[in-house]
Amino acid sequence: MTLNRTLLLAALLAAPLALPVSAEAKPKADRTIAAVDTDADGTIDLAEVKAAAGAVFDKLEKDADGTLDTKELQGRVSRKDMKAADPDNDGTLDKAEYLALVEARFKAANPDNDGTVDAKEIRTPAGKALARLLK
Ligand SMILES: [Ca+2]
Ligand SMILES: [Ca+2]
Ligand SMILES: [Ca+2]
Repeated sequence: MTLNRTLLLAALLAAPLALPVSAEAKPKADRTIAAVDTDADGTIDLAEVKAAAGAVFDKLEKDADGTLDTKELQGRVSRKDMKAADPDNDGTLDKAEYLALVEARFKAANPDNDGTVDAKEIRTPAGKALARLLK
């Protein structure tokens, strides 16, 4: 008993005090959901995803010309995807094009079509492709 209590105390002391226990050792994909899930229902809907993607667009858009070129996108969008996402073919994505790409990836990541991407869906290849545009 005493030994158990000592071990428990040692474990408590070793745990990072600032973090709630549930935040420990979460898979990366869940952190994406946590970062985007503003209403904290455990899933991300299109409005949450678009808000996060809009913020990412503004963050990446360093030269403030209203568009993201492949350099500013930093590998988030492959050359092939860029072609599809860039209907005006100017080699850059403006915000509308970026959000349209995000919406397409959201749909691809939500095969059960329930309006949200959950923790399981975000771990699929399509979910990861979506997550790349949100951070
Ligand atoms: Ca949500
Ligand atoms: Ca364009
Ligand atoms: Ca879903």
